Amino acid sequence: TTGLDTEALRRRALAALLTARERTTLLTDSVDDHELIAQHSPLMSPLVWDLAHIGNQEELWLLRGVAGREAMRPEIDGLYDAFEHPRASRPSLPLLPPAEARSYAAEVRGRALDILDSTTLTGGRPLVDAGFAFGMIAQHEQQHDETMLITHQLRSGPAVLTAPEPPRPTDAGSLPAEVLVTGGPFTMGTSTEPWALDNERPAHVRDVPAFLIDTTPVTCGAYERFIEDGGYTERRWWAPEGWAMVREHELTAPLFWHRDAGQWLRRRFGVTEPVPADEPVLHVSWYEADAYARWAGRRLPTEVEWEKAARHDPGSGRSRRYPWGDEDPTADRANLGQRHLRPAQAGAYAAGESPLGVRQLIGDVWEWTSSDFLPYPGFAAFPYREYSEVFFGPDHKVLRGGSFAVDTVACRGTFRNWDLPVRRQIFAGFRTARDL
Ligand code: AVJ
Ligand code: FE
Repeated sequence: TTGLDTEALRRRALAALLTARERTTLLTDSVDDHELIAQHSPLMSPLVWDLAHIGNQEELWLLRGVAGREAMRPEIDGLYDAFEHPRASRPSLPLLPPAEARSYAAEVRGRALDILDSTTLTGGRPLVDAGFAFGMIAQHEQQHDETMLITHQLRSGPAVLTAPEPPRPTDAGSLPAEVLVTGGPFTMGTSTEPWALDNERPAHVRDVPAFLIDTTPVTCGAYERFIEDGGYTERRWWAPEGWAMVREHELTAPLFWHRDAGQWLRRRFGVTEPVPADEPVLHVSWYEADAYARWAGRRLPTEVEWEKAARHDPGSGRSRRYPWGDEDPTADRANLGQRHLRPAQAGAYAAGESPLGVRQLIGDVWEWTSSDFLPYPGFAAFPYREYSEVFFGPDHKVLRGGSFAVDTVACRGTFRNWDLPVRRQIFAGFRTARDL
């Protein structure tokens, strides 16, 4: 590797860390301090916990892990260990107050940037080669920024965040509803993407039988037809655990929706508005996505089907980094990075479509797949078991593609997210598929 590559990696790591901190600052400075300490939902941490946790993970991996420094405040490590304290209990912990959390995160960041300046990123050390630990920490901060945006969506009170509207589709009327992905081998995952996380590795070949997949995510309008057709009242559409959830919580619609004078309304970041028929549906659990698909005579795509739709280039047979090719995401290809506070209408982002004409695979809404979160053959936990390995198994379903709340640094054709099938507060929707 040349010195130029090292400098390019350093610049890339620096830019990713700065972008993440700008967003963290926006999300934590846009509410009063008492709202940082408050718990807006038992599902979420207080925002001030995320803020100090971001600093603490950075201290752990960059200051101590990369540079071998002593712990700055060993007494706080336990408070910010996500495995020691479930989210619901975090408000009662002796957390750093807002001013201290801010100065701790800023102090860690100052030292991390000094370390980035003075560390060789090509020395044969897995944690620092290609700037991995810096990229991992930027991704970690951005993932917590998405978590904090979910907390913002759950808080009550007037809106504090604003953003321009996403671009409208220009040719959505002429899109076919679904496209055929022909059967055959597909290379899933990656062994070359420098900042790919452990669960995306290694690249491996899968044989995927032919299937058809929706060209866009399922819209609110289509989902309303499921509701009007008695979707939430008929047991036959639901997995048993999903039906139990519907009955226990008396679910009738996606989270944040309510009916008023015969019209569906939703609350979005402090604003109540009519549900937009052409926008991808958001805030549905895996069980709701699964039930809708069964009602529609279809099914959720498997994880490998989703990735093949997103990455397979039928011309060359190789797997691309993104649906549009190998170049990084841009504002005209995908709705990412909290640039907008909602998904774009179905059929937008023509510049981001796959060779087969599938749109909005990257950005807009996380897409539930039918698959459990499992390791790829040859998986090796890195750098710590608690990132992915402890979550493998039948409890978690895989989500793909990223939402409008995901930053480009934490979004790739190979990127894997996972959550419990009951989760509704995440920015998740879905598309459907069927066998040929
Ligand atoms: C990959 C989004 C499921 O937020 O639980 C953050 C990411 N891991 N801190 C999560 C993560 C450690 C993780 N998800
Ligand atoms: Fe974390």
